[in-house]
Amino acid sequence: GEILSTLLEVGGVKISRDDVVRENDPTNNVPDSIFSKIGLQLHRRDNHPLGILKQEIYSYFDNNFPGLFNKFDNLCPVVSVKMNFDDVLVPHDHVSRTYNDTYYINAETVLRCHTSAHQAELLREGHSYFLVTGDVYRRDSVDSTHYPVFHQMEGFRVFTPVDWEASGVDGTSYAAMDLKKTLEGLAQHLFGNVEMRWVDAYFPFTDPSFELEIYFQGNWMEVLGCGVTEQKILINNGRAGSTAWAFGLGLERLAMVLFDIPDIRLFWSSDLRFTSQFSSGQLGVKFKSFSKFPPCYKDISFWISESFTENNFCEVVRGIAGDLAEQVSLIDSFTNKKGMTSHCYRITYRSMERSLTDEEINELQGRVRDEVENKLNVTIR
Ligand code: FA5
Ligand code: MG
Repeated sequence: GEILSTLLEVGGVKISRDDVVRENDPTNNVPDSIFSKIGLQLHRRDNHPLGILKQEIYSYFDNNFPGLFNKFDNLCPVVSVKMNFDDVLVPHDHVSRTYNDTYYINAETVLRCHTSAHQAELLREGHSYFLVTGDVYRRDSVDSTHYPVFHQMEGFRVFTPVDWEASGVDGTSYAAMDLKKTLEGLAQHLFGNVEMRWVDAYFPFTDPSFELEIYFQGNWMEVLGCGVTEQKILINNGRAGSTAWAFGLGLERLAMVLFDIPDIRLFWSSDLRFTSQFSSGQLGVKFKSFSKFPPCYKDISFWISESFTENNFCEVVRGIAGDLAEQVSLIDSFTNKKGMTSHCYRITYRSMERSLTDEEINELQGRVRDEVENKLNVTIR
């Protein structure tokens, strides 16, 4: 079982459990399993892979732009809908705003789903160069590279006309060139000489927008999203006449590659066999997997209703099994003559730390069945 603190303080903001988890409030969808992650701040631990990576990225910016970038790693993850979405121009009908994708505390307050939520407030406070590192929250599927809480680092740099006038290109082109140069340098700093490529992308807050991919162990891996900041954001926050770039990178994705960490759940492990392998300043050290314990597969089939979503199902599984749930996958789906649709999901249970007993897995699966039936408006087959 997880220990729930009833009152936390993060970045000077007090957060009480009863304000964040309210089961009978339709404007709230935060479970205890998520509340228990708030305030852990893995990115602020010196000997944790995420803390080590954060420091290494800081070093890159300190070496190349001495004294320029302000760093924030303790901004509260509880933010307004305005900060998370409106201020960065996310359209009102964008899927990321739904209760299926985002954790809402109430209709106006969310757990930030990206560090871009802080762009506007920091601009208004007068910052022109900043790095924001923090935990971000998304309702999502369950597998080795997806976890409902992960960490991002946002970078932001504002240019004024004197910066680009002498260059002979316009402000947008200048920012785009500088952005690519800066991030290629960062990738080289972290990975050494690697093959990388730029891919065109879309974000509501940047135009043009790009993703950087790195060729690593036979695959192209997306490591970050970025682009030239939409003028409207600069104008709305007191920076008319300037241009800017922004990026957001996924720290777990980078750390999995840098340290050879095979499963995203490991970042949350307090097992000494994991935690003792990392120390401050040591970026190149490869993680040595301790022996994998056997997985156990359990299937569950039910008739879904219109309101059913896979994210809701995954959250029930995580709420009961926590990090013992390694993967949830849809293995069969069909619709009968009456128009009823059946889904069969396979849940993989596995501990990274010990062998699980049959009794304990059956007990978990039984609770999953009960809760799925009670909460999700489905009929078990
Ligand atoms: C964003 O979140 C944008 N805010 C990034 C950005 C910032 C773009 C500034 C432009 C300017 P995206 O949803 O793609 O974008 O997430 C960024 C990175 O977070 C991804 O490249 C990936 O590395 C990581 N990421 C996304 N979802 C997950 C997840 N469920 N688990 C772990 N890492 C994830
Ligand atoms: Mg545009």
